[in-house]
Amino acid sequence: MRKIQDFDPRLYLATDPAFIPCREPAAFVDILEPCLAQGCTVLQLRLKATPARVAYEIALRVRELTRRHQIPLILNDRVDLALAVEADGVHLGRSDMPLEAARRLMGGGIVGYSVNQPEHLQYAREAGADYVGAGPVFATGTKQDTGGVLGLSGLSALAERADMPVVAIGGINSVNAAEAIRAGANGVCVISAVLAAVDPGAAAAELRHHVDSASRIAG
Ligand code: TZP
Ligand code: MG
Repeated sequence: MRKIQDFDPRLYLATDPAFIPCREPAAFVDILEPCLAQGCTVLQLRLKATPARVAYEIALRVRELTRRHQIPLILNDRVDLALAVEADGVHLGRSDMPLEAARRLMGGGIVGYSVNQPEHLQYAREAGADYVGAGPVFATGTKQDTGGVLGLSGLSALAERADMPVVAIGGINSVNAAEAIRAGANGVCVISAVLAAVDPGAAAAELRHHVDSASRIAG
């Protein structure tokens, strides 16, 4: 498994086949391919509503795609699936398997954790997380069960206290991605800004441009 040292969080794309009109695994992979070719640095696969058998088949195809592009694959929620398809890591939230258990199962793989308050950072550190997803930074219609909106000041407060990479998530788009980086995030995680775009590959390229420009300025 890929180690955290290879983790470049600049443009972290989270995907779920449920967000894409075509449900065929092959078509899903076809939509992801240009995103990986044009700027995504990490891919997270979410399979919230997919039966286990189909989820496994999709995850295998996405594993093959991410290997070809040399981009780390992170499975959302599902440590079992991550191990089954040899993903590089998992991303967990407060209602998922405890981080300590995931860390044991994942060995040296990447383990990410969702944070919304400074207390969550302490748990992430103590339980062995490698990076945190901080959000929602802005209001989003993509996920309902989130904590309160952080705003850039809330993101900044978390980034200042974090001693691991911070990926900003929630309502991030090409207009505000640079602000999230300047507020202290090491990268941005997006769903709709790329997957709901008419041209997902071009949307990924534009976001990456904004993140890279802001990272250079933020140092
Ligand atoms: N966690 C916090 S906000 C969010 C998740 C998974 C949804 C992000 O989606 P979008 O479309 O980029 O706002
Ligand atoms: Mg989860």
